[in-house]
Amino acid sequence: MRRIRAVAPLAALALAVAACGNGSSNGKSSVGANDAGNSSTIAGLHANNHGTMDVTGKSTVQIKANSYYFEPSVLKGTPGQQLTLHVVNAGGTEHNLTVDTENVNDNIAGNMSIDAKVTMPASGVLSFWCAFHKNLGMVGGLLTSGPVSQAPAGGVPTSSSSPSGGNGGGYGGYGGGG
Ligand SMILES: [Cu+2]
Repeated sequence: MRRIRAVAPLAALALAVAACGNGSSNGKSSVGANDAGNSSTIAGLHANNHGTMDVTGKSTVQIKANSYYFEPSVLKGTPGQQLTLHVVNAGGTEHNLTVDTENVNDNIAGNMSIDAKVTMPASGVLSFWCAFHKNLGMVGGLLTSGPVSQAPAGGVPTSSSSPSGGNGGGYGGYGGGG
């Protein structure tokens, strides 16, 4: 059995949309980030921020991965600094470390650890995240200058295409743990 689509209503709808959507929409939807003091943004990404560590002069640092954050979340160092991240998964849930621009993408099984070599950015902040839980705020940053909340300096086109993920929360209130 085959249904024949009703064409007339669609056409009417199209007309209506055309009529409405004409002109206007000067898309200035600037997200007025008025969140001074609320450091839940790292490199332009929502992040569960568990603190900053100064790693200047170090070659290896240990950070903890847990649900759903890295601790410390921000590593502050010097431009071009080579750093080995010893990432310890402190829970039973598998996590991941991704540093997109440095070809790091390693899974970390529950209660295991990995080592990943990264290079601090020439300026600004470079984000890293757990590929499984990025949209839950499992995000961190490698910082060499400026505020940690700033958008990454290089590459990432942030103009027209917003992520529009539409994952509208609903995971609030998992405080504590650890
Ligand atoms: Cu994760």
